[in-house]
Amino acid sequence: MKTYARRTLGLILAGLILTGATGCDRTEKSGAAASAPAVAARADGAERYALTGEVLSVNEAGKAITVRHDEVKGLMPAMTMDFAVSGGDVRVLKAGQHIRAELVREKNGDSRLEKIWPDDQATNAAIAAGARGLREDTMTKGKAAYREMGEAIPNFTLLDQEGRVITSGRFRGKTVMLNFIFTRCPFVDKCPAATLKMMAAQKQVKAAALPNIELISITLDPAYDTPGILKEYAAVRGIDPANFSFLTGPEGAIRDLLTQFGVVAEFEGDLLKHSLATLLIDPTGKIIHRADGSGWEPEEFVAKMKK
Ligand SMILES: [Cu+2]
Repeated sequence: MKTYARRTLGLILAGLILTGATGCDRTEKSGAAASAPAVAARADGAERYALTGEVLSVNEAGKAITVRHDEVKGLMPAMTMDFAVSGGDVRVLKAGQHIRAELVREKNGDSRLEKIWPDDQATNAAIAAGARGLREDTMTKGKAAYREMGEAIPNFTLLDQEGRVITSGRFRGKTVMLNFIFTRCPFVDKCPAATLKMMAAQKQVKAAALPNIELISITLDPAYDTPGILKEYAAVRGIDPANFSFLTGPEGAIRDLLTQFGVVAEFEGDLLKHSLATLLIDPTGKIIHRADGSGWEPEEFVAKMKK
């Protein structure tokens, strides 16, 4: 199993590189200034440019932001202008925030920002340090990287659906139910079903008034699942964000987490095929329950939370 997982994880990397034409792979550069190619034309005729800048204001009703951006190589000099953004992004972004994004220009001249990530120094430094630590830990452990029942989960530093830096230490002292999903998952019986079960568990926890329970879903597809995309995913499902976080981050860090949690994910063309694992982690960070696949019930996890 471990050997298979490790080999397949190599394929994820290959898959991510192969699909680079349709996905943004700049999340890897959290610690450095984005210096992606100036323009990438797509099959639909839209052009994509790397953009960095500062958000000056957010127009939530109009789903637009005003950005003082740096030079956009191959397109325009530094200036201040408005851009359309998604409903999730407009709710995550704040005036004064530094961002990096892709400026998408349609054939008809319409333009918008996608793949929006926080880009301030403190965030970049924290995320990069977390990814480095996870890399070292995964490399050092080698074949023993897979965390068995009773073992502690690895430390991680990721971004939540608000674009905030979240470290694993934040969940010490809490019982955590954790799984992996991605927002574009087309298999109704996989991620969408897993999210419904997580939501059901959250409701049962609330009904039973169980204290100190957190739910976490980490994305399998960080090239697409930005904080804004995750925010939208949670919002359209009416998920209470009080104790349910959706996390994303650099692809390297996600790959290392998949290795350590024993989740297999592999692109076949544009399709991300993956296994499912749901874990329960005790307040000291140890794994106390694990369900592979989708044949688990929220009740079984909630019962173990009560112990
Ligand atoms: Cu899925």
